[in-house]
Amino acid sequence: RKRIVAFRRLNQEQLTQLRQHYDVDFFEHHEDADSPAFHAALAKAHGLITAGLKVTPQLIDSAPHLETIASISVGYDNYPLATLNERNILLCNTPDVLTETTADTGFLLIMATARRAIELASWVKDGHWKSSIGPDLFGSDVHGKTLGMVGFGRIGAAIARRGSLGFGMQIRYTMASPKPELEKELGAQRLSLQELLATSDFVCVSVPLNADTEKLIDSAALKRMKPNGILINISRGKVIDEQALIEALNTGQIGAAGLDVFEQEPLPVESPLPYMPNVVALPHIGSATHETRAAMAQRAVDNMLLALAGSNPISPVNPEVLTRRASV
Ligand code: 8YV
Repeated sequence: RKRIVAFRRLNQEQLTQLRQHYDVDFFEHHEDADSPAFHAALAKAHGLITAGLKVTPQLIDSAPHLETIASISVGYDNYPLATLNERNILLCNTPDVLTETTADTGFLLIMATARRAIELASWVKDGHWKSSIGPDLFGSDVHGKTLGMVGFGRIGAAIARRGSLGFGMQIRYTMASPKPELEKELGAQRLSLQELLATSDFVCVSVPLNADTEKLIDSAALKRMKPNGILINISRGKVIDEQALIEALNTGQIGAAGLDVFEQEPLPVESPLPYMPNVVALPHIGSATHETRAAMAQRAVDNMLLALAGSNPISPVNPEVLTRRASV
């Protein structure tokens, strides 16, 4: 029997499903990744199902039998793709099942920042609500405003759909290749990043992290935003230069930021971001609902079962590995 290492987030049913065909070593907690037992299991594993594990080329070297990795995430910046391709290791991710939930999180940040919801809820909790509030505590409208999507993939489009259909927002996007269907569906307009930054009330970052997108939103980009512009990030923290963002927020160069992701996670205690009144900082909850996390784990299990059985998985990241395998 082949062996699978499962790292976090699988439920009993999913483990039972895997154990019908394979021997499974399950490591439930994040700290387990540092244990000798985890490394010993990896040395024998053919499959690895994981969430939130930083997979280095060294880790791959220590797993000589590894054939397939099923990530419980859509993003795959945690994996050394070149090393995986060299070793012909298949990587699968979990697109689609988290799209709507992550888009909900994006919209939550849009609403919370614009209407200052978290700041004002704390204000009520702290006993300050003595008379009706004045303009110093007003927010700004969301409906009818301009929403600029940096990245217009599945999740970006789902956020834009909410903005357009639910809130009458004008949608702009920036992306290397045009999306004519979405332009038609949402009246979305494709702009350069520079134009989008300068003309959007909300700039929402929804791109995968890679060499092209790292620090895409730097100090120059932030300077281009409208003075009351609101920056939202539901993708990866490293797409934004966080130090430049802190400065832009402190100096009033931009209005506010709604952030679900950070350069370093968990957010270091010394980060000023959660304490800034014009910031809503969430602990990377993009896909974190019971329903969606269960669906993501199930997708990873399904991908693993299909791949180890020699069939095509549902969502491979590097399907060229399958083609190469078929030709030998
Ligand atoms: C993951 C995410 O749960 O899917 C992604 O890319 O960011 C989250 O939904 C997180 O990365 C841990 O795997």
